[in-house]
Amino acid sequence: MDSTQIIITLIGIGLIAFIVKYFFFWKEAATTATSVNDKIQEVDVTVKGGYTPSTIQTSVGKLLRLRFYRDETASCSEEVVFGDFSIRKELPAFQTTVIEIKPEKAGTYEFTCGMGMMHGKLVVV
Ligand SMILES: [Cu+2]
Repeated sequence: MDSTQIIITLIGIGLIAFIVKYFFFWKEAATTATSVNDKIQEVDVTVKGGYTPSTIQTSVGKLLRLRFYRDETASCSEEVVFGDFSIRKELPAFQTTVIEIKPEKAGTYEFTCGMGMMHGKLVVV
């Protein structure tokens, strides 16, 4: 191989690595809730065809304040459900709805829209 071929090969490998990372790991990147004080953590979630961020990491025994901003009118996202915490709440369009949860046990807890089509999860550590 001459130097041009080597460079092209390296660029190709770089692109493949980027694509693999983007598709397989991007969505798994957890957002850690921000500590307001030593008892409360907070996170902003945008609701638009899904939840952004969709994976939220928080701490056991702290009050987690989720601030859902629903940036659409699509009926799919009009409710959010935290089955493990017996929470089902309406999210009015273009408003912020606050949901407070205090996880007492470590684990992964899923949340979904009212129909179970959109998914997110709380990772409690
Ligand atoms: Cu839905």
